[in-house]
Amino acid sequence: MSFDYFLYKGVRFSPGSYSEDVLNFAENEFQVLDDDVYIVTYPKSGTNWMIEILSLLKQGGDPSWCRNVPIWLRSPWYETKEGQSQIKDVTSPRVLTSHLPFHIFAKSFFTSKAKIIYVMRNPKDILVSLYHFAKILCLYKDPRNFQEFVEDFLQGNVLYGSWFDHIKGWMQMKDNSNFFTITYEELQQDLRGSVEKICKFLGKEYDDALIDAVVKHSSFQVMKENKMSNYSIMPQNFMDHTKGTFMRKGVIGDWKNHFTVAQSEYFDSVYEKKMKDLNMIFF
Ligand code: PPS
Repeated sequence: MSFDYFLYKGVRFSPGSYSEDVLNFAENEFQVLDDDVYIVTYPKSGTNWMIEILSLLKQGGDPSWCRNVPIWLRSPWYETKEGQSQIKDVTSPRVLTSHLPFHIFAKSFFTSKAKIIYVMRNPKDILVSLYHFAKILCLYKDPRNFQEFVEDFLQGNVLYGSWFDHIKGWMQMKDNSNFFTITYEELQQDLRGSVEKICKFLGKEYDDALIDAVVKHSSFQVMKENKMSNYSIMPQNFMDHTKGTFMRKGVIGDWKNHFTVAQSEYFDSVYEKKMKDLNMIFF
């Protein structure tokens, strides 16, 4: 797409769905409610998978809501122009979504009892997922080639800025009781156990039948076939469906099919420098 990102507090945003006013509202005026739950992620970390899981939990495992209401209306991104007008229709307890880095997140959260589920993913898989997504979503600049995109990602020259800064910022919350972290890889390897942990964090009673239903209806295949969850009903001018699909592969380790050895080693060297103070291993 031909536009320029603008900077808000050092982070890149695109004019299509964001403005200085919209972001200022999200940061300084938006009122978080005590019973809100926020799904916070760097893009392509498993955001929509978590929305589907929490939608199903909210409905006691019944998939009707997921089958009838678009995923972005069930849990709007509260920092976007569209999201801010959609929130009024969300019923409490609200599940809202955000890709905002820590330093821009709603100030009112920090004096509330609201909860955050922070989903993380191997950044090499994020990069690959984002590379494909940037070609179809109008909010991203078209990547010219994979090599350039690796550089842009590592420099934070993409929508929502640097993955490293996102993780480092949010990890300041890691010891707070209202902050729960989980990875895309954990969801993949043990979805059942992950859903149980999520229920415990939310203080939600559960039984085998509920967990069975959530696991069944939030699988990649089920979401891929559900037009309310697979983004196929997004207008063509917002998402170019001729160039790819939102529910792309849904696997761990697709980076190995994209990175050269040299690109991977370069990524590792940047990762080591930027993450040296954090004891976190993603791959
Ligand atoms: S976004 O645009 O930032 O909100 O994207 P996000 O939802 O964070 O991430 C999209 C990637 O998650 C994959 N996905 C899933 N994987 C496994 N199981 C389920 N149910 C699932 N739902 C979404 C989706 O395919 C994207 O990953 P890639 O690697 O591109 O396939």
